[in-house]
Amino acid sequence: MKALLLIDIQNGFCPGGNLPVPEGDQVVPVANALIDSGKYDLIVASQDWHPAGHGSFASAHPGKTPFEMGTLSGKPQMMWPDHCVQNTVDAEFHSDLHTAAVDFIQQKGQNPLVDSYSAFRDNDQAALTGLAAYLRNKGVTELDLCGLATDYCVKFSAIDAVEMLPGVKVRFIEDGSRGIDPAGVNAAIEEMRSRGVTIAHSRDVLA
Ligand code: VGL
Ligand code: ZN
Repeated sequence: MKALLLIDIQNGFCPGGNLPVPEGDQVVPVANALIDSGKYDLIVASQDWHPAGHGSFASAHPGKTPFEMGTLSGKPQMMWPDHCVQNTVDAEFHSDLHTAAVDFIQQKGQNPLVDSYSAFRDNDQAALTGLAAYLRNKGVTELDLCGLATDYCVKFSAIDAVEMLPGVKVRFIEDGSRGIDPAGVNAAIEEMRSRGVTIAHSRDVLA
């Protein structure tokens, strides 16, 4: 049972969005090729889905500006620009993404008091989204993932997949992903590799 997990391929993380990832829109054709490949039994997409005023937003912390560190519920937290607010265009999937083929959408980041980079659980690792149970129930044995952003939501999702889905082969599709910070991307790839994630290219899937 092979599944594809598309991480946060939303307007907010593409050029013109509120938290644009450089070349973020370039993951869309790669994701579509994977979706249309016929190689997957199940396709899941995660969606960053914050309430207005979420605690990860710099705007919720007087005196803070985006991309500096702050605190949220007593823990260090990157201060982000307002992004992916529920029911706004910024939170919608990129309009070219082949969403009609998506079997299940996992929303995340709804709790204003904790951020959720991983599609599987909040950053404090307390609350689960339910995605691990969903994939387990479907009998998934191989999980490929890609999307935005490599150094945040993709990395944390890949590492959680290895940890929370024992026995499942987890692959990161490098060319179907882009990161916020170039140095962060290299570190993220090394961290994923060291945790048991296979680093792959879409051509490996499409071959
Ligand atoms: C993300 C920062 C804040 C991501 C989401 O999708 O990587 N990054 N929220
Ligand atoms: Zn977010």
